[in-house]
Formats: sequence, structure tokens, C-alpha cells
Amino acid sequence: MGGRVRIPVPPERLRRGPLREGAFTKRLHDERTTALIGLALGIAFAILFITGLISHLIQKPPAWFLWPSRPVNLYRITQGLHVAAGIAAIPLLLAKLYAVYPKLFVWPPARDPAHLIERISLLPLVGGSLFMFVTGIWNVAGFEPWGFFFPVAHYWGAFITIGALIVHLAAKAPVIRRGLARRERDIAPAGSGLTRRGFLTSIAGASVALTVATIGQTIAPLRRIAILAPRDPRVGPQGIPVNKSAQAAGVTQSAIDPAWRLTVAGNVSRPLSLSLEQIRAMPSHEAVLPIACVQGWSSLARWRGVRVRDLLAAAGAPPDAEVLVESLQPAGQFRASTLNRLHASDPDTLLAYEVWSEPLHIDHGHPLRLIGPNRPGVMQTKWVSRLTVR
Ligand SMILES: Nc1nc2c(c(=O)[nH]1)N[C@H]1C(S)=C(S)[C@@H](COP(=O)(O)O)O[C@H]1N2
Ligand SMILES: [Mo]
Repeated sequence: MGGRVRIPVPPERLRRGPLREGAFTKRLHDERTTALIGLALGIAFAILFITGLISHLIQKPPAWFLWPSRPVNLYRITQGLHVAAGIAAIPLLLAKLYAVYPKLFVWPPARDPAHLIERISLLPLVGGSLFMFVTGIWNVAGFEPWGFFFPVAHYWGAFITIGALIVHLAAKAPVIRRGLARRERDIAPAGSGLTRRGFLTSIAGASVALTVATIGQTIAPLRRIAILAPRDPRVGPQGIPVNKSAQAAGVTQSAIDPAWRLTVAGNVSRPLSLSLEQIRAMPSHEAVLPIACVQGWSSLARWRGVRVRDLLAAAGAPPDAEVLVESLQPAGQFRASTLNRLHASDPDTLLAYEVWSEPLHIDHGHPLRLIGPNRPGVMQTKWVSRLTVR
């Protein structure tokens, strides 16, 4: 770096408090500790980014992306992993911030332009990470006090954070390599009872404890010990949680109106308008499928209804049809969803009118709800009134 432009060093008399020489000497702030925590955090960020991107692509598919309808539980796993990894990474993030905060006070504040850029890139990295964790956890907890739409903010926040992380990793590569390679004797630093190993073990223990206390919201046998899980996957009408009730969706009248009909229209040769009686008279099919919510909980149930592909065939829709499924719900982001050609033609994709052999509860989507394999919960539209074939 010899020939580089140097940034002038500020006057020495500013070196007080945390800025003074040797203000931080603890082993818990050294290169090896920060590199090891960083490695674990980096793996968590990679899992979070990939699983988050998958969930985004399913909900807003570009032309090149076709999400399959099999395996049935794939989305349940990727999204369960997304939320579980986010929760498990909380102690890692806090430990990383603790381990590196003395770096805020390095002297001189910036040696050269490259150092300055590297330090400025920490702003979107730390800010972005905190934003992603706070908004993600609020969302999982069902708490949304913000004036912007969560998925959009969480999506763009991910790119800012990951972009800043890549810059950070490139700038820090030599330090990281040194930190991971170095092995010196692990002794408790003066004035602290905690060795590096003790510190790292405590963080790992906190991650495991948080995971065990929440993972039961998607792995049913562990629900008894899921004392911190925002959801119990068994609690709700007919043993399934409800996110949006009929009341909240504004469909308490329209969903029980005897004049309700299912319309099948669009690119079809025989448009249909069917009463629930007529639909119940059609061949029915049963499927055991989960509701796999983006918030990380999931719940399995046995559904009965009519196959979407049978309705499409009855209406004379072309094979490979894509279908817009609309709800009685007058407004709201989740009032409609799209079935791509794989989901529309899957034999287990149903418009269900029964769950666990009982008529569907109004909060689960009476008179008809969409339920299909390998779909996010937000795309399992309730109170269906119209299929539009494209
Ligand atoms: N019309 C409509 N359908 C909807 C929603 C909604 O808000 N409106 N919420 C979705 C979400 S986020 C989930 S997780 C599932 C939950 O279905 P359940 O309430 O039967 O468990 O319904 C989906 N279907
Ligand atoms: Mo959901």
C-alpha cells in the first residue's frame, strides 16, 4: 500500500477514552474470535439469502422461474429453515457486534481512501443486518407497526446487506484468513473469567436454546418445548392456526351468502358458474397437505375438495393453463394468487370444502379454499369465488 494516497492523521490530543492506545486488549475482541463468529454468521447469512430469495421468486415469479408442485414439503423446509436460521443467528449477530465494536475507535480513523470506503461500507452492513433481523422477527411475531410493506422492504434490505457483506469480505480477506489460521494458547485475558472457547460455547449454546424453544412451530413433535415460538401449529379452529379471520377479511356476509357461486372464466370454451351443491356433487379428492406460512410455522391437515384440474377440464381450459385464483375478500395483498401450470395440473391441488372430514370453518376459507402441494401459505387463497384461466 506504500504509494497510496494517505489521509492526514487528526491531532494526537483527540486520542482519549476509547480512542487511546491499547483501550481494548481483550482476547474476545481479537482477530481469531471475530473471524470464527463471522464464519458462522456468514453461513447463516448465505442460508437466509438463498431461502429468502426462493420464497420471493415463488411469490413474484419472473418468466424464467417455474416453482414445482413436488416435493410436497419443499417450501415448508426452505421457509422453516429461513425463519429458524434467522432466529438462531440472533446471538451470533450480537456476539459479532460485541467482538468488533472496538474497531469503531481505530486510530487513525482512516488511513487511505480504500480504508475509508471499507469503513463506510460497514454502515449498510451493520444497519442492513439490524434492519433485516428486527423486521423479520417482528413479522414472525405478527407485529407490523410499519408504514411500508414488509416483503418489499425485507427484499431490498437483503440486497443492500448482502452487497455490503461482499464488499466487507473482499476488504477483510487477509484479516479473515489470518484469524482463521492462527492458533495460539487460549487463556483467559486479565480481568475476565471468559476464555475464547467459553465465549464461543456460550454463543453456540444460546443459538441452540433459541432454536429448540421455537422450532416446534413447524416440527410438531417439538411443540411442547416451543416455549418461545410465536405460533402453536395445533391451536386454532379445526386444529390449524388462522392468520386472517373472515371478520378481518370482511367476508363474514359474502362467504355465507346462498347466492355465492364459483366462476370459472377467462381462456375457456365453457365458462362455469357453480353452486357449492354442484361442486360437492363432482368427484372429490382427499390430500394431506401442510399450510406452510412464510412466518415459519406450518400445520398439516387432511383436506377434501374438488381438483382444480377437473374444474379446468370441465370448463374446457387448454392444457398447461395458468390460473388466477381470486377471493371474496374485497381488498388486501393476499386476496388472490396464481397457480402456475405445474400447480394447476397437480392432482393434489384442490378447492377444498372439508378439513379433517368437517365442513371448512369460515376462518379457514368456507365455502372454498385453495390448498395445493409445495406452496407458501400466502398463496393458499381462502374464500375463493373465481378462477380466471390465462
Ligand atoms: N383471501 C385470503 N386468503 C389467505 C390469506 C388472506 O389474507 N386472504 N392469508 C394467507 C396466509 S398468510 C396463510 S398462512 C393461510 C393460512 O390459512 P389458515 O388460516 O387456514 O391457516 O391462508 C392464506 N390465505
Ligand atoms: Mo401466511
